[in-house]
Amino acid sequence: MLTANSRLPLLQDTVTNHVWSDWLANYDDVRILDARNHLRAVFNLSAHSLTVASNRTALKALLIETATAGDTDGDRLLDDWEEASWGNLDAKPEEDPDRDGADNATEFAFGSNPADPQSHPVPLTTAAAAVTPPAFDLSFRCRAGSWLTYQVEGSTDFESWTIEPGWVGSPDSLVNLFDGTGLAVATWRVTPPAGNLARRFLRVRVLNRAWRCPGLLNGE
Ligand SMILES: [Ca+2]
Ligand SMILES: [Ca+2]
Ligand SMILES: [Ca+2]
Repeated sequence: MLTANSRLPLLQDTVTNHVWSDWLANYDDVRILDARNHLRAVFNLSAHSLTVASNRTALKALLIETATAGDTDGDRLLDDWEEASWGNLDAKPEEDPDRDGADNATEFAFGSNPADPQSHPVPLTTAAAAVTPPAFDLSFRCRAGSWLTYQVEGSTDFESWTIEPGWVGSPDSLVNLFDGTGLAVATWRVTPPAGNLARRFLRVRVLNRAWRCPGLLNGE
């Protein structure tokens, strides 16, 4: 069992779970899991003391390799997500196999299930914030890490979109879910431009180094 209240997850037997024997673990093992909780490597600190520089370098390389997002087929969908969704890497970002109106790229970006038509990207909350000047909080699920970036844009007519200076950069809050999905919940505090209290629409644009995909998470 993973011990509670520890900054690092430590293995420890309980009355009903014998992890030392079940996992064939040795004392001082560092067990490195990938994003889908598959064991990728075991690095034993008794055999490879971290007082030795080459051991520190080797462990760091293992951690970075495991944490690096993989896209071996170059379709801009993370392979782990494709495997978890369909069991293969055949999907394309522009496809919409569950016919819910959201293509795979948008479902990937906002953490919905691309194989379930009942699951599609929606804002989690659009709650008014009790502040002056008026503002409200736009929250949505997003990919944790640096694979994608998200940008809030505003419009009064759904045709011309602008980015207000206060909306640029990181969200006001980013909470990792730590549930094995690689998702976080981002919250942007959106303040309308001064003097403009007319009806206004918002959307979230998702950016990646090589491509752009406007995900329409609209708020009014
Ligand atoms: Ca891929
Ligand atoms: Ca879909
Ligand atoms: Ca879906």
